[in-house]
Amino acid sequence: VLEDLEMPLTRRETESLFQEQPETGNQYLEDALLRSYLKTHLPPKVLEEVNRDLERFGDRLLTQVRPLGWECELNPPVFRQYDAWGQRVDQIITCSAWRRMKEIAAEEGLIAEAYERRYSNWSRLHQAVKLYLFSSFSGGFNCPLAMTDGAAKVIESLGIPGSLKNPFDHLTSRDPKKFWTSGQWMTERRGGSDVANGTETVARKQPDGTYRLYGFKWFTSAADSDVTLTLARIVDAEGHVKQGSSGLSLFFLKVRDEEGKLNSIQVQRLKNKLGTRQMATAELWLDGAKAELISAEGRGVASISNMLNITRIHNVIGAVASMRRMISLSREYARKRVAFGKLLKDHPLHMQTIARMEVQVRGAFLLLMETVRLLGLAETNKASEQDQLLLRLLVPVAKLYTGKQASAVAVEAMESFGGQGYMEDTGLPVILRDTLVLSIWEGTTNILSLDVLRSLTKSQGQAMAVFFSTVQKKLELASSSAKLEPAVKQMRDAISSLARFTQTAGTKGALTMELAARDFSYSLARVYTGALLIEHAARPDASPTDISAARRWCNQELCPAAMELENSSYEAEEALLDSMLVYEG
Ligand code: UCC
Ligand code: FAD
Repeated sequence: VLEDLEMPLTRRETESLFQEQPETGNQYLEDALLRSYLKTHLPPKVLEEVNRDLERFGDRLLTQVRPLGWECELNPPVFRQYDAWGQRVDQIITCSAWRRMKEIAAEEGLIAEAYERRYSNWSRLHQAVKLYLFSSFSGGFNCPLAMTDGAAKVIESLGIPGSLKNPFDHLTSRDPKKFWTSGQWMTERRGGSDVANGTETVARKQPDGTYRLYGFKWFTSAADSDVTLTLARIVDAEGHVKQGSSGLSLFFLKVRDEEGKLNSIQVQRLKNKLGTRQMATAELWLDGAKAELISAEGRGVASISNMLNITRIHNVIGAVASMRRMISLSREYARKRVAFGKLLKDHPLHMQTIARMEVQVRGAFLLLMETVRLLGLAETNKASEQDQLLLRLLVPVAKLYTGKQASAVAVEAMESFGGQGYMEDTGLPVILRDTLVLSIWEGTTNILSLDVLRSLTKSQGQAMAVFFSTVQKKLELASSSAKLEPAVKQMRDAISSLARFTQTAGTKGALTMELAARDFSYSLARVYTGALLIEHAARPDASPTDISAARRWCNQELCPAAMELENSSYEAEEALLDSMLVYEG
């Protein structure tokens, strides 16, 4: 075009040559897999209502929530320690958009939906889908919601004792004026993974039966929350505390009193974080904070694990949402950006790159839905013993796997925008930064891999048997599909390798299992996800893309743990070599 012009382009002319930005519409309507999943699984009456609600919510996200989310990013919380007269005030000042998010979360029933159970076992799924749509526009408000849900779950699992009835009502309220959020204060300076040995906070019993907590909490996210759950060691009559896991008990406390004054808590500072900057993560001194013991003494970790399993599911929601958001933007951009004379969408290699990410997010989405479906059954007393074992196993598997997937997809998707992907004001680096934390908080990848082993050990092998039989059942659904035959064959091979692995590794001792934990967990995730993709592709009304996603997943992803075991990668000498490789020099 330039060559045809007699005169070079003037500045005024080039100023009209801006790259169009990617625009996405209602994210519910644009999510083909989500809609086909709901159509397949929800009973017709529930589908009708949920569909209406999600379409409306999708519009609200676009028009109201998205601008608020961006405002939260631009106006991160500020810590004001002293007032003008030198009085210590320890105020965490949040922006109006953040406070509005709290109101919207209540209005939309983002927590309430799961506890009202108006759609019985499907209520959890409805809630999870709303959170999934909300997540990427929420300006970080998905974080307090995760912990609020976790706190409500713990209280519910305790049978909603009288003293916690009022907090439970607040945490699950649809009334913006009444709605409370919760924190989750577990991590101390000596350990966030090894909470059992890292917790130094002590609890002193008061004459009225309450406790006063003394200690230092090193990471407390959404520190503007109304209430929190936290762990501490009860001091006995002789002034001693019990160390280790069995010395920990679970406490509930209000962060501030009616006048907004902190409950004998001092804020040391706000964390200076790589991402999740919209949300205040603080270091807190508990200097006699008044608290209520809510677990049996010494059962703190077991009790808070009800919260952990919920917040880990929220983590999966965040991971899938972030992948979906990046890919939605990327595919739109490919419709608008021209390189080498044609749109990016017409470059086969570029499309292959995005399609590979799409396969990842599809698999992760189905794994999320499966986990939430099982949770819904468990919460409405419809889960069999097998369902419960599977749920316990799938939560850490899904959390650890999707946390890593999301980081990889976010990096790849950023590159798909070229240099623009690296520019702050596109918002893309925000998504990347916020995604990177997903494999760290709520238990790192290694810690969750060990939790996978914990869940298998506790079930004495039953969970593994349920895993295999469930996967086999899903594959049988595809037995008459010629197009899925290669994928089913790969799955059967992978299952055989996995079975060989569990038999052999089990005889080799604890170190082998510990070294294999991460690869093994990845294999569980890949095999289960493969089965879900095949199940979805075996539906009578499955599309060619459903079949393609299942086939591609099975081609790319199946079973490294068995191969590593066959190559003796988990022997003690290999562990020694790991250390030598790491520490050489
Ligand atoms: O990071 C955090 C918040 C960030 C902000 C919120 C983001 C939300 C998502 C955002 C959405 C986008 S809060 C901090 C999170 N911290 C962790 O996740 C801790 C990581 N560490 C672990 O998970 C460890 O494995 C521990 C702390 C659970 C290990 O403790 P112990 O005491 O050494 O482990 P034990 O002795 O094996 O377990 C004690 C009991 C056992 O029950 P019993 O005594 O009946 O046999 C275990 O079976 O607890 C039980 N237990 C569990 N039960 C342990 N883990 C679980 C579990 N996951 N489910 C059920
Ligand atoms: P460490 O436990 O010291 O782990 C360091 C490394 O060692 C990790 O890679 C880990 O995988 C590895 N490792 C540790 N033990 C083992 C093992 N046995 N085998 C193999 N590898 C191992 N915590 C809260 O309680 N509440 C919050 O609200 C909160 N908010 C957070 C917000 C942000 C932004 C971040 C980054 C963290 C937050 N955390 C919060 C803390 C978070 O949960 C911990 O950082 C996390 O659990 C890891 O603990 P750690 O930092 O002590 O790391």
